[in-house]
Amino acid sequence: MATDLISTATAKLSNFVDGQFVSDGPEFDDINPADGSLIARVAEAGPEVVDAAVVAARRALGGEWGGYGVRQRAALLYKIADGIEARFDEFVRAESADTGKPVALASRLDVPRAAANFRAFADVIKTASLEGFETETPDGKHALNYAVRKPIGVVGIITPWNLPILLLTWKVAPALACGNAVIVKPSEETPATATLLAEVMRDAGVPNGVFNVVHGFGEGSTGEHLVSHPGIDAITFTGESRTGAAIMKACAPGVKPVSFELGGKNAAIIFADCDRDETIQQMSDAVFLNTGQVCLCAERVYVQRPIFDWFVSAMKEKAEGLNIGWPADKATNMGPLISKAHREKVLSYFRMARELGATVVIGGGVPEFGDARDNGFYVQPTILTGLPESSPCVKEEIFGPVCHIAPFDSEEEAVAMANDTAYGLAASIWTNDLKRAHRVSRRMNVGITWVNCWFLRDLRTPFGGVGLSGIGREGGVHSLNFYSELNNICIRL
Ligand code: NAD
Ligand code: 6OD
Repeated sequence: MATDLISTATAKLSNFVDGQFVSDGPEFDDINPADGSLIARVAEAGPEVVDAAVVAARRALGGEWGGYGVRQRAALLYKIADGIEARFDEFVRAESADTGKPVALASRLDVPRAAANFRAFADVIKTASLEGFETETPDGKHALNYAVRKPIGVVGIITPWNLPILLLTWKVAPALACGNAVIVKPSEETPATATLLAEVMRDAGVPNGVFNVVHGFGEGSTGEHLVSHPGIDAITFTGESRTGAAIMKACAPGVKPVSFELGGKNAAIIFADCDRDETIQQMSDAVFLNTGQVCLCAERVYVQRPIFDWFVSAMKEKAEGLNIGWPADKATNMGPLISKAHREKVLSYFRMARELGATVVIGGGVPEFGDARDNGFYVQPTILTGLPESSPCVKEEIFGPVCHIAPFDSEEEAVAMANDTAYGLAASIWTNDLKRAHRVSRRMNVGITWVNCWFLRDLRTPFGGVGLSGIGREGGVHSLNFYSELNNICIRL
């Protein structure tokens, strides 16, 4: 079943170094989470492959690529976007096979965003302005200060499995726009689309060594080799907060700049005056999209008491209406979790919730299909109520199709509950009271607050989190500020 979801060209997934596919050394399995079948064997990049990628990247910076101007780089980014779109169906099949996400979702979200990321940062780099100051000197004359942008050098890009090509290109595009060379390490769970992207880069004419892909695991493997390599100038990472801490430690001796997009335990606050139909429609996505495996998903939902019962039963109806099935089936809108290990983690929270006296409104277990999907990693969409706010299910990121819904009475109480977390990625507020929308949004201790919407993106805006949710902001000019060094030039006039 799985092998027809991925092109035969990628059935053996190789590393991509200096413009060549290389696959010596050990291999690991790429597994389809929908039925547990083997998609491909993947070449694991050891220290020597990572080293070769660093050498190639440094050579590229000093070669033809180093001489590219902004317009040339932007033109190349547009060509890469066109190349992704030309192979749209292959990207969708590969992403769906690796993650188990419905083809409908990969076609609507992941692959279009991959192309959009390249176009967006081509536009940003062409239009970004730089600071300039005329400075008065002590002798009454003037000096001119102006800043120029330079690439940081070789950027290591480490990404997770939940939105693989979306999140990888979100970092590759601005890094290339700024003139860097990159070495990307996709998640070991989802190596396929990064490999396809290497083919697109090669065919678009990206100079050798500018874009390199190294496959493998994290600790003790490719990820660790990459972050601790002295030839890497900066690390940008998306993944778990704990992994971020380990990477920060590895980057400390070289004082390497880091940009981190980490975990979340995001709150949604639903006021009684919200537009009920729209709120339920979008909250269903906010909890269940991508089987709840989006860092922005709302795992904590606070509902004003007068509409609490209505909200719980309307969400239950939404969960009942989800079509859990084969990812390739166009009607499927919920796929499996990424892996057996991740399903164990999610199920352990369901067990813990029951032990702590939660009401399981719906779900809490594993669906049965009577076919090969029973070898996959599905769980039921799950809604919990009745847990204390101190419960691990309310405090820790579960990263599955699950939320805990709790009532609140006052705005003050809702704000306090929403902010009572070590994370701080995103929040959503649902209300028709404009003044309250502004007031509550400003009080959220997060990087992103959505009002009457969720995961609505404008790629020019700052994206990132506070607390355990990350360091720094990417998006628009904020990405340029991470992926380039500003060099101030002061000229006495
Ligand atoms: P993860 O941290 O386990 O792995 C992410 C990547 O880091 C993988 O490529 C992995 O191989 C690599 N890695 C692991 N240990 C490493 C180490 N010691 N050194 C170097 N590399 C290492 O995360 P995951 O399970 O793949 O993804 C899920 C997590 O990502 C969730 O916590 C989710 O919230 C978070 N996430 C955050 C955002 C965001 O924008 N804030 C976006 C997507 C996912
Ligand atoms: O939309 C984005 O740019 C982004 N970084 C999304 C992150 C989603 C987390 O899973």
